[in-house]
Amino acid sequence: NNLYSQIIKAKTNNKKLLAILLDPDKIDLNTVAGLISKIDQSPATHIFIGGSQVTTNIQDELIIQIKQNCDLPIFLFPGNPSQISDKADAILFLSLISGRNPDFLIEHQVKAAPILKKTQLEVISTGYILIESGTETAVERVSKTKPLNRNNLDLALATAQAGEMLGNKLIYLEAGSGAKQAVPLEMIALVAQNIEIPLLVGGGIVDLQGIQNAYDSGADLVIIGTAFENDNNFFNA
Ligand code: 1GP
Repeated sequence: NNLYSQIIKAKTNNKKLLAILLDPDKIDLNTVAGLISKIDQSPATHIFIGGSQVTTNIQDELIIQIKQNCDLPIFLFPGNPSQISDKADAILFLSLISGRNPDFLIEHQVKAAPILKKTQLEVISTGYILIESGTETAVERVSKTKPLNRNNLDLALATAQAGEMLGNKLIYLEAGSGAKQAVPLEMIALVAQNIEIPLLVGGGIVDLQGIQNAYDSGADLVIIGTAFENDNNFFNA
């Protein structure tokens, strides 16, 4: 549990973490070298790989190429068990605790467990909480679950605390990739102040100020997907 310990250590030292999320479906292996060098020059501390639905099978090759050129830890962020790759370092073992779809609460996890047992992946139990963000996101569509009302801070907190009590090692507040509105800062603050475990926040964060605001509100790790995907110089601004 080395990579999880590093996250805990960072939290203890109030060092903020940043993950770049790569969706294998949106990556061209022919131009990946340039992308990896941009990641290497960025402030990212982690690389997350995945998406609600990944249809290409370049994931292993993508991870191999990243590993040859970059030392950042690679975490799988899977939409389903077909996205497990033993080439990565760790997996966010997600349970979609904002939803009430048993497939995403336990069924996929039951299917994944025997596969994971055959890998060296560090498995990190993560309470995954989808927050309403203006329009329907891929997570909502694929999981067929409703996000939590963005104004219901108490429900978001109770959900995060239930995840922590169930033994989740991380809580991930998710607005959804490409979300119109990011997770409300007051919600980040309330949850961060009332759980002990590290808090991840992502979805719809499109500028550096948005990252800083999430950190200032109490996020320990921020995930950036679309903004970096659209502009590989995003972090140079
Ligand atoms: C999605 O939280 C991540 O799961 C990142 O979202 O693509 O909007 O940055 P964006």
